[in-house]
Amino acid sequence: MKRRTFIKLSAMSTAGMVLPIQLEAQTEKAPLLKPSTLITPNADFYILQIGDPAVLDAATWRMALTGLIEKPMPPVRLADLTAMESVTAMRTLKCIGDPIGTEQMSNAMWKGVRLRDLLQKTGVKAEAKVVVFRCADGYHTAIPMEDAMREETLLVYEMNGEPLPTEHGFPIRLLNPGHYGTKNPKWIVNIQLAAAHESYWEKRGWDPVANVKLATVIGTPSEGEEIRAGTTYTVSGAAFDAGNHGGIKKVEVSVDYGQTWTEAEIWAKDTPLAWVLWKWNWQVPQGTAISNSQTTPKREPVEIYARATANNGVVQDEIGIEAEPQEPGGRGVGATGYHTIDAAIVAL
Ligand SMILES: Nc1nc2c(c(=O)[nH]1)N[C@H]1C(S)=C(S)[C@@H](COP(=O)(O)O)O[C@H]1N2
Ligand SMILES: [Mo]
Repeated sequence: MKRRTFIKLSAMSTAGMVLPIQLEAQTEKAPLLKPSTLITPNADFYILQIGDPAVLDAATWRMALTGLIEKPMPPVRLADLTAMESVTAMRTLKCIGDPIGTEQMSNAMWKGVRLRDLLQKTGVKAEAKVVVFRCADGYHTAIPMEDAMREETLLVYEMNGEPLPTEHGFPIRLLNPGHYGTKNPKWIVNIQLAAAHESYWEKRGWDPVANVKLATVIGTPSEGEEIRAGTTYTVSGAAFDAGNHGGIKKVEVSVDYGQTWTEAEIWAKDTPLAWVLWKWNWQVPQGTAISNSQTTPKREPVEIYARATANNGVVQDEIGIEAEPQEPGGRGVGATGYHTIDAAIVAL
């Protein structure tokens, strides 16, 4: 039941008389959730690239298909792509380099064409094992031919109903399901079929495969947040496996260092290729340490853990690995492990 408070205010009327006004203020507001929407608005979608975004002109942009193709064809114009059968799909993107809990991860509805439809026009020679994407900012990356031929691998020109914004790859970027951002190139100007290719980030110690790892991020509370004892607090966040384990089955939360877990509610989801958003209404205890505490306000530290279980039964590991390459010559494969939040329960 919602409790409401009625506050009596006085205000001056235009005639200068004092009139009583009754204002209704809700003490229990809708809980703050983070992320708060399944789809990230374009303005809030994370942005990451090696330099400045390339600014391309749709009228002059061309994308050449080269290398081990069967039938040469003139460079592709944007109108050639928009004339092809389109696909609209929800996809989450996530960066391989993020430490757990600081995820650059966002989700959008995209529109474009299947890469394989384009490759079928040019034909693929038997020696072609990878598809190399060269981009206007100097970035380049390759994906295996099997991945390129997946039905879900798209070249997109729209994001949340708008032309792809400059920062996100205008006019064309790749969406490569199951793979971190590195394998989702923006501002593509050349698609080349090749036998092998060493990509920009591989040369710098990052995983050439770049499969997204099963991970959960806690959005609320934030690190160091003070939570009122004896209230209901909504712990919330996102979980994502990019479909690599069949999607997210459940998310659990622990406030006792992992001794006991409570299942969170998944309140928004779509395809396994997009994140799920979860929340858990925590009845925050009064706490013995709090009542005995001598400090004012009385406070007791609390650690919040969250973990996901995938549809194939895989449970997220507590102890993980860092995102970055760990030794010289090593590979950064994307961070794993629990995201934990250090917060405090306070009693006034
Ligand atoms: N052309 C180009 N594409 C790129 C990159 C880049 O530096 N240049 N960075 C990649 C990385 S590391 C990530 S995480 C995603 C980020 O995509 P976004 O900026 O649309 O969120 O773009 C990928 N595609
Ligand atoms: Mo990234």
